[in-house]
Amino acid sequence: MYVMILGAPGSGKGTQGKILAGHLGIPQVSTGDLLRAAVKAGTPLGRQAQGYMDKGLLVPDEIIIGLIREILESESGRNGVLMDGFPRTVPQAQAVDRILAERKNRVDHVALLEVDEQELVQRLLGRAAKEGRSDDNLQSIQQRLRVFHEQTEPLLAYYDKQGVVRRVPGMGDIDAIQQRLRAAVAE
Ligand code: B4P
Repeated sequence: MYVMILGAPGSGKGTQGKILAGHLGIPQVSTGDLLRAAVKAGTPLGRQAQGYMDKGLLVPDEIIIGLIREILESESGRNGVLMDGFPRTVPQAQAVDRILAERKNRVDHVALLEVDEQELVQRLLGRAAKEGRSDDNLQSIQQRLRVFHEQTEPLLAYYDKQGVVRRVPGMGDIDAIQQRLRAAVAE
């Protein structure tokens, strides 16, 4: 099963993705987590990605598409993946479709977590206070929200044509949101 969780920054993709992947018995892959690990380790990928991430910009598609291919073709990715935070652009989505089609797979569900903008900013500022992530400052958060509207929201039209989008209210209690997500991907 190939499931994607889409949503604005702070919508709960990482939070919900981990729990849902455990429930479905498939690995959770977050491009954000992979990029942060690469930055921390100081790898060539991390050095390329850091400047974009700190400014709240997307890392260029050619870098991400190489990463996505590696994941989907790895032993652990061949029987299903919960993709958290990718794709983020139409070219990334087209690349995922191409890679999956090569072995006659397809995206089964795209769950969109819907959260009010004010709440998103509050959550990310809350995380900044706790974890000190370098892109959780007001300027970068506002840029990430703009990037979401401009580059990631157009993905919904792309996936609507495939009939796989499930819109899930993402406000409130973490457990209640998880139950809604489970119901959405069981449809
Ligand atoms: P991500 O790591 O995906 O970060 P994010 O969008 O901020 O969401 P995240 O998953 O971390 O947060 P969550 O909503 O779970 O991306 C970071 C950067 O990496 C991007 O800006 C970009 O530069 C780069 N990148 C990643 N993928 C890329 C791609 N495919 N292409 C190009 N560039 C890419 O949680 C946020 C906070 O809310 C947490 O503190 C959490 O505890 C809290 N929270 C969650 N649910 C809650 C709830 N129900 N109530 C209250 N708080 C809640």
